[in-house]
Amino acid sequence: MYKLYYSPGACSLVVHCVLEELGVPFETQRVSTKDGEHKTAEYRKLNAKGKVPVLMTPDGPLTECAALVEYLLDKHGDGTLLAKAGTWERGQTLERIATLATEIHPLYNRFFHEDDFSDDATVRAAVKERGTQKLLDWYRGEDAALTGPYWSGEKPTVADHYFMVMARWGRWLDPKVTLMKNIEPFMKRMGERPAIARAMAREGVTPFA
Ligand SMILES: N[C@@H](CCC(=O)N[C@@H](CS)C(=O)NCC(=O)O)C(=O)O
Repeated sequence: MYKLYYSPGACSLVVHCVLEELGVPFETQRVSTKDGEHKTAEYRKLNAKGKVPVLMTPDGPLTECAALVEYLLDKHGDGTLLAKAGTWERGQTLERIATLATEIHPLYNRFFHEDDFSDDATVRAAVKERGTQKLLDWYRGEDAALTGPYWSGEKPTVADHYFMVMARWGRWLDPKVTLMKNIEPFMKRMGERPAIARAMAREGVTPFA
């Protein structure tokens, strides 16, 4: 059985949603990053990086959201949320996931963890401000392009789950990403998916809070 180590509303929520979508048996362990539970020696034995998520699999622990969703969907999926290897659709979904994991998540790090970038308060403020503006620029573009029901188009892929989890963090930006014209109904639509609703209820979060 799988065991997901998650922190409420963190990127681990993407994996949590995918486990629910797949209907595979799994259990969860809350590891609150807010309370520093991810920095204990015991947790670091599971993930030396001291981050969530970690998924315990029958083969051992696996980390990194992008790797985890691909692994789970390849193993248990029917090609709906992630198309088969070698297809154009899969390439497009992986492109979206890679953008979120390697471009957008690091921008949020500038916004949430500016202390990691410099000891100099002026530099830290500049890092946070530039990160904020880059995030808002990107979300404004995606909001304008989001004319279909899903970020992926007419049908959802796992990239939509990933996008939803990160857009939710954008409620801390000004203006709130979650209330942008097309992103707001998208968030509502995603939150109404039964699998996502179950994962969010377990974590005690909603698409907007
Ligand atoms: N590249 C990793 C990033 C994991 C990550 O940054 N997790 C955050 C929560 S979204 C975390 O554990 N932060 C706590 C910390 O860095 O102290 C992934 O995509 O899984």
